[in-house]
Amino acid sequence: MIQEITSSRQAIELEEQFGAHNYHPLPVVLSKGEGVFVWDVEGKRYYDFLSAYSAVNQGHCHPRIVSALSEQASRLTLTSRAFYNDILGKFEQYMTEYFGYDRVLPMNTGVEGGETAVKLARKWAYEVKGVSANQAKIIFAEGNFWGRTLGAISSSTDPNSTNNFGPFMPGYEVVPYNDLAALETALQDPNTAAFMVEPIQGEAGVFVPNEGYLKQVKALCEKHNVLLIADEVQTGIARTGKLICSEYDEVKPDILILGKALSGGVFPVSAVLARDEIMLTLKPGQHGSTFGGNPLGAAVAMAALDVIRDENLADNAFYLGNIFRERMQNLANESELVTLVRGRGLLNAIVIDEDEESDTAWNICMKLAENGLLAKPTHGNIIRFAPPLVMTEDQLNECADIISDTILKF
Ligand code: IF1
Repeated sequence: MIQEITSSRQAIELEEQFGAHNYHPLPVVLSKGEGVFVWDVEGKRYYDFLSAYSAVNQGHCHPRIVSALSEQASRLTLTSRAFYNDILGKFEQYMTEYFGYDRVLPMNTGVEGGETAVKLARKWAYEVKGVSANQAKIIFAEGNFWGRTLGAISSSTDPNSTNNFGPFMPGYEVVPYNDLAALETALQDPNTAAFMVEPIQGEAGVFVPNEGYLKQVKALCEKHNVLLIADEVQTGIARTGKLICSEYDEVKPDILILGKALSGGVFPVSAVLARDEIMLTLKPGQHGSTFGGNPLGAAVAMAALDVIRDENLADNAFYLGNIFRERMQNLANESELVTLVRGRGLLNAIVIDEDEESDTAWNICMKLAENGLLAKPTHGNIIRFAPPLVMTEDQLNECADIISDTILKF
């Protein structure tokens, strides 16, 4: 008999008993979300400062996105690509005009976007650049995170992601992030197809590279006829104060990967954008996915992007991000626990002055939850703060008060 969930404890016990233990969540059981708020089973309200890892930039259950979902869901949800449908072409035109590319290849999860980008870059290397068969090389940055598939973890430098999952994908090379000399050395190999990088490394702990890093990366890639793949699954869709983070360096990636907030967290939608020369190397039957480009995801994604534009969420993230980092810098000046604040727009993190193994950051997040704000540590001593971009200035200052009071009393 399937139990009705009437308490947080009961929900946790069910997951303990019947689910894989591939996560260690904070002991908070959510049952409702609206805008910047979420509520647990007992009705306690929290500010959401994780935004499902930047998937709900538009706020939880945005009415325009939910109504696009329900309207399309009662018309046509999935046709597969064996046939055409009356919304995919519209979505493709919408996406390519919105982001300024010739072509888009729709997928579902962020990691499928990454896998698609890597396959595209290899195809381009063999059929356009002229790299000999099976010699194509893709360069990644240390500290990268682009998902959990074998193709993704093969580029990972995090033992948690790789341990006992080998053997790994050949043709990969990893260079230090934010290190142009190391990248230039790796680019000497004429078999190099692409360099895939996050403009700001999210999982690594909101690692913002030096001013102009991406611009110089692009110049080096052009010099060596290598494609730049920007993984903007987390930094894209207005999160860092620009539509895509690459805009800070006025860089137009050769291949752009989007996911997460592309659908406002309502339905899995990801996408890869590129110019004709790259995208048209893929011929019918060479790549795809059952749900890729499905009508439901297409309708949801267009509504989600309408909201980003109509509510000026990039500007709001830019403006509120400056206020937030100033508030956190004041906290760092007052508290010996907080050593560093970093980020752009509303993708920020504070570094707690403890080693990675300490559970201080975790205990701070437990206290923050008690005080009505949800956040989670990444890599032990770093706490990421990423609220929905629809937050008001008053709400942001209230949250900065909660964070400061909690840490100063810790
Ligand atoms: C989890 C991390 C964040 C991503 C970037 C691709 C993907 C992600 C830059 C893959 C996904 C998610 C995965 C999620 C937690 C979250 C995460 F902590 F795992 F690393 F955001 F930082 N590129 N990130 O951040 O997208 O296939 O998941 O849709 O694994 O619990 P996906």
